Amino acid sequence: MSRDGVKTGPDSIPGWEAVQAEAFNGGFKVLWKNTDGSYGEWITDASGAYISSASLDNFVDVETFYNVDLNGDGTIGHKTTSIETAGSVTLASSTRGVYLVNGSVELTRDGAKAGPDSFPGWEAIHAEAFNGGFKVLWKNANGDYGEWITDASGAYISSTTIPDVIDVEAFYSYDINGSGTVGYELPKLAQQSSPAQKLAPEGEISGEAGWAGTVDVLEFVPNVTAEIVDEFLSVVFGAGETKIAGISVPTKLVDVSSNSDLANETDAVTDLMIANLLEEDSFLL
Ligand SMILES: [Ca+2]
Ligand SMILES: [Ca+2]
Repeated sequence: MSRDGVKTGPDSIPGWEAVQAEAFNGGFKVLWKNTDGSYGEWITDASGAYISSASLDNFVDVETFYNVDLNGDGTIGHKTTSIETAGSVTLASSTRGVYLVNGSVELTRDGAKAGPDSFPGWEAIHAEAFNGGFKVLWKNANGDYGEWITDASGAYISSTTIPDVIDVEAFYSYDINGSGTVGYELPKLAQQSSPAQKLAPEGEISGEAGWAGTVDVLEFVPNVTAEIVDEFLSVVFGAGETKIAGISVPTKLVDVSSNSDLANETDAVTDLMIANLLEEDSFLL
């Protein structure tokens, strides 16, 4: 090889070494690698004399031409790696530097490919169909989440932050926060016991004595209407709210006392009413 009539060898261009050569257009293409990991390419004539050069944005592009696995991923040429297959839409990444929705739809923003290296710190982790296009969930290395809306061709339309990823778990059909549940789960009884065991001892259900001392924590689920509660019980809610099945509800019942109607019932009727509430999962101890 030569350039401008001067032999080209291992010490000719500091930092660069020629690593591959193949026939091209009656001459050759020569692949150069820099010590920083970047690649460049020469085109030479049949005598090995330099004609032109170019840098390579994505050296995997030339693996097939040189028939070599340059990035050591076990594949000669581009490779697609699955990211997720949950729900009805899949997400993958390609060594072409782009995310693929459903195996072939390229994610883009402002006409440029969007891939694993496009936005430092961010990676796309889920995709699902939305409004004729897609929603794509992104995760930052710092634990933040964001979401893109794209059109059917994968082109970015808008984005938003996702303050609590549990809100979108059901949409993506995946337990993204690793809690063991996809989306919100209705609270379950912590201990399996019969409704009767959940009642305050006889004698405490009378007048204003209430249950406060015995039923110290009750969780409230959304199918209990205020009307039902009022019919039987006076309740005091703790501070704060939580989301159950996506509905904001008071976090805790901190005090429960029977109202006058309940106090006037016999113990048997009281037990039955409370048992019914428990059976409906209205109150959970
Ligand atoms: Ca490769
Ligand atoms: Ca999906």
